[in-house]
Order: sequence, then C-alpha cells, then structure tokens
Amino acid sequence: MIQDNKIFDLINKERKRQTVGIELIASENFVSENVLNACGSVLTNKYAEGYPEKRYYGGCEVVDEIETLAIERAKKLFGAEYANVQPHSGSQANASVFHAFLNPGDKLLGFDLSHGGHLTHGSSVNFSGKIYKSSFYGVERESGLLNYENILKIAKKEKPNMIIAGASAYSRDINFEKFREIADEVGAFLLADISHPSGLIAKKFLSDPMPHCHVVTTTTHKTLRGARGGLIMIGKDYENPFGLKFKNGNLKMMSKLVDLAVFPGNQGGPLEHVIAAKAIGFGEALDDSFYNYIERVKNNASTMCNEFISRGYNVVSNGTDNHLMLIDLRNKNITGKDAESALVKADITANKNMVPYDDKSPFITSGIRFGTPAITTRGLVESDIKNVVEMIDKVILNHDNESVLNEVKKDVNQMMSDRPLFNP
Ligand code: DSN
Repeated sequence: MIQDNKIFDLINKERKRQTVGIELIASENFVSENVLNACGSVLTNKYAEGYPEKRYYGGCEVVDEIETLAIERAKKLFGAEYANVQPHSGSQANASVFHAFLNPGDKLLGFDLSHGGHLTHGSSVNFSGKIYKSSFYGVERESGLLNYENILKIAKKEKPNMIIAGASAYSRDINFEKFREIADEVGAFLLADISHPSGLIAKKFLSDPMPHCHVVTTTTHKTLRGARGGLIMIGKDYENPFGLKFKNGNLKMMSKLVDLAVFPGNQGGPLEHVIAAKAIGFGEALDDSFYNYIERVKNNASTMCNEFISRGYNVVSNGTDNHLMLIDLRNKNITGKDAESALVKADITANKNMVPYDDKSPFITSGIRFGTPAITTRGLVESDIKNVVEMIDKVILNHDNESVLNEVKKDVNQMMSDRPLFNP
C-alpha cells in the first residue's frame, strides 16, 4: 500500500481542530463512530445504479438490504409514505424535486437567500435561479418574521409553479399549513426544505411539514446528526396534488417521478457507504435518546439567544424556536467577516451571514449565524453556553487585540479538553 502521510496528517490536523474548538456552525454536527465507520467501509467499492431489486449491476443483494433499511427507517422517523435516500446532498435533493415536477423556465417562489433562505431556492448564482424563473419572499424589516399575508400577495402576483418553504438562517418555526393554503390558492406545488431543523421536526419540537407539503427534502447531517447527504420524502397519497398540470397525481406516480429524477435524471451511482451511514443515523434518531439530545439543542439555543440579547446583541426576529440564531452586528461596529475571522483565531467556528435588508455584500455581511447542534453533541449544557457567549462577546469587543484573542483561545481549549468528539 502506498503511504499517503500527507493526507492522513491533514486528516489528523482537522480532527485536532474539531476537538479543541467550539463548533457553532448551525449546519454542522459530530456523527457517531458507527456513522463514521460506515462512511469509510467497503460499501464505497460497490456500484448500484438503480433502486433495490431494480439495479443495473450484479452483486447488489447486500446493498439492496441496506438501502431498503435506510428507506424504511427514514419513513418511520418522519411519518412519510415514501423516501428516496440516494441524493448526495440537500442541493441534489432539491434539484431532483425541481427536475421531477417543473419544466425549465417554470416559476419558483423561495425564501430570499439574504433574508435566511438557501442558494437552491432560486438564487440567481445557482442552477435554481438559472434554469427556473425565481421570485422571493422575505421577512418583515421590523419584526424579522415571515408575514404570511405578504407571502400570499407575492404568490398571487408571481403565480409560481412551485413554492419552497424552508430556510438556512431563520430562527422561527415555519407554518407549513399556511404555506399550503397559499400554494392551493395560487395552484402551486409546495416543497418543504427542512434541511436545517429536520432533527427538531422528527422529534416534534417544530411544526410538521409532512401532512401539508407535496414533497419534503432534507439533509441528513445537520440537526439530524447523520451522514452527510440528502433525502426526499412524500408524506401522503395526494389525489390531485398539482392542480391542472398533473390532474391524475397520486403517491405512486409522484414517487416514480422523484425516483426517475434522482436516477437517472440527476445522479449516477448511489453512494451505498453513505446510505448505510444514513440508515445508522436514522436508527439513532429513532431512539429515545435523540429526543433528549434535540431538547438540549433547543434549550441551549434559547439560552444562547437570551444571553446575546442581554448583552445588547440584535438577534434577528428577537429570539429562536429552533437550533440557530442570526445576529445583526451593525450596532457592534463589526462586520460578519471580521467577527468570523476573530472568532476563528480564538478557536470558535461560526459563519458570517447576510442579515435581512443588509447593506453589505455576501463576502463581508453584517451578520453572523450561531447554532447549537454540534456543541450540544459535545456535551455542553446551559451553564457552559453562558460562558460561550461571554467568550464570543469578549472576542467581538476585542477583535483586533491578539492577546485577548489568545486568552479566549486558551479558555476555549480548556472547556473542550474533556468533551468527547463522538456522540454517545
Ligand atoms: N446553506 C448551508 C448552511 O446552512 O450552512 C448549507 O447548504
């Protein structure tokens, strides 16, 4: 075997970075050793284009069993009637849903990226904004909240073929029932992208999109704490889900469209090692211990949010219902970019983020996003969270003072020194 010390040294360096620091990127988490081992297993050697029992390659008996288990567990976890576990990522999952139910040039209505949406919800720099005609809804300037009457007005004006309900930096619960009313009123297909809060939704800490949305997509690695990848689900058997366009739609027909859109429409061979790891992650999320984890994620986020507010930080929407918060730093006279890089010097990782009605570019930004899924997995409890906010505050107030940043870094490393990287 050829030794590749270069890469393995770098992997060890990254393991150390993850171990010593405080991870606050809202979309990241730490998987279990079982998930990690499946990702690095011999399943990576296998080609399995197609679906269980309908493959284009021989020798798929074992991966068929694995993929079937992954599908069954995903369905049980979310109460879905159908699941496709092959999407390589959340973006691929969304691309496949568009491919299944839209034609190029059709209209999408999504959550504005700069207000907390996602690139694949119609952004002009993404395929979703290039292949489809996109328009956007956002949050209100004063409250930082979605206003469903405004969304209805925009939907009536834009007449989208598809509405996407979902976000990557919105800290409030989303009313999928209201979105469905809006979609029905304008005859649009409704997609829920729950990539961020899917762990909270699975354990019923937030509104459930499954009874209301035609299709639901999620990533599997954020609050869900599984392998990196995507998932597409359908919640129930719709008699006539698409208005005039697909008059005879039902679950069988819809799931066939999604299956064909994922493969061969959008992807080639599935990553069966990742699908096995997804199955393990779904199994862990079905366990009662995951409920306790998600409850701690939510409580930690709410404690963090209150601590920031009490220190004079401007939290967009003035609170959080989920695992994350978006902070507008303009009253602290620091950009998101500078805050992110000062925090990294203190071994605290977060990401700069546009805030609603931002006056700065996406490369600079006025905001920063924090989330608690990863630090909760590391075992941080509410009393630790207060210390974390104190450390962040110190960094932000002293962002150009290297010796303060070094002091904070020592405190960060000390705090994380006895916290295992793997989830229990
Ligand atoms: N939008 C990324 C995030 O929320 O971090 C994931 O695509």
